[in-house]
Amino acid sequence: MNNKFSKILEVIKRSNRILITGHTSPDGDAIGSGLALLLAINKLNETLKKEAEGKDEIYLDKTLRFILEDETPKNLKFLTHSILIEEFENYNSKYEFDLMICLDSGNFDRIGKVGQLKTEGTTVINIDHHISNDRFGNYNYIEDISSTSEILYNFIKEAGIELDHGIAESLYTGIVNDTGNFKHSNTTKKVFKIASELVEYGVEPNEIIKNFFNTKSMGKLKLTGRVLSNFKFADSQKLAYYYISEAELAELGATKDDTSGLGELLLSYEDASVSLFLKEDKGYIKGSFRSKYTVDVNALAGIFGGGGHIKAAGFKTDKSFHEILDIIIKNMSSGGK
Ligand SMILES: [Mn+2]
Repeated sequence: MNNKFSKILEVIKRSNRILITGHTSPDGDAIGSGLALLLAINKLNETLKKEAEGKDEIYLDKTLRFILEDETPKNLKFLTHSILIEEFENYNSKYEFDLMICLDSGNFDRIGKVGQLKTEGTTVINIDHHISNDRFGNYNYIEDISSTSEILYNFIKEAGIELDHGIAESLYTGIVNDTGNFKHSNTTKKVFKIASELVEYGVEPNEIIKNFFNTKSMGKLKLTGRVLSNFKFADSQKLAYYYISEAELAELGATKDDTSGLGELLLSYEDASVSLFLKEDKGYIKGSFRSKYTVDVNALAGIFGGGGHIKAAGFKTDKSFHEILDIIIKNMSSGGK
């Protein structure tokens, strides 16, 4: 087992009140990796309890919670154990957590209000696959691979915890989310190997896709139509972009979550090298970049204090749409390849 994993495992083993969390507006990777970890630590606890039986050692029962700021999106509720995920708003216990494990979050702010549950005595473990991660934890495991779920797969295997259907479907969903169902550049030979092992644990790829992708609302489809009809293209930067206001979303009967995947869709335009999807969000603008070739959108998002990966990154800013666009156009070399 690699050194960082064994340290993390040690910390988990000696902690008694553990909080798992992930970023706001949770996606399949935040939820998939979190659920997989929750189920895996539960199994680990059972083993530790058994091992302690009949010995002098005192076994302290562990409390384990998976809390996110936002509600679980509708298209992820099919996960068998999604009922175990708690929404911050409904959480009112006064636990002092001795360990907080943050997943798929490039900085501490990404977990939103759940950050309030950190107290003086809380150790923070930060597990993520975003290269822009600022290493905010007491223990950090950052690896530039497909997904946090892939990291969790490696961790669970190395910790000797046996996979089961619940863990497998969670990890599979996380990987599907972040690889765009095995089509992005982060889809490696290893990813396919993992996926095939997860299928051995009863995951049905077609079922996951039906639940996860083919459950779009009317508002989402109308919104998609609007974006595809009206997107703009900056020729010399090869940049396809669209900005949507809260008013336009409301007019279409769509929600903010319905905008996910639209940046990626714009990148499918044959002449586009980079796409940018911008949405108004409570007095701010959130941007989501995708890159087809070699333009480093992690760096572009970094101008606004954001980040992510070279080919996919995001940011949040109080600048106006026109200011944002000006800055980006100036910072992209013409040609954009
Ligand atoms: Mn992810």
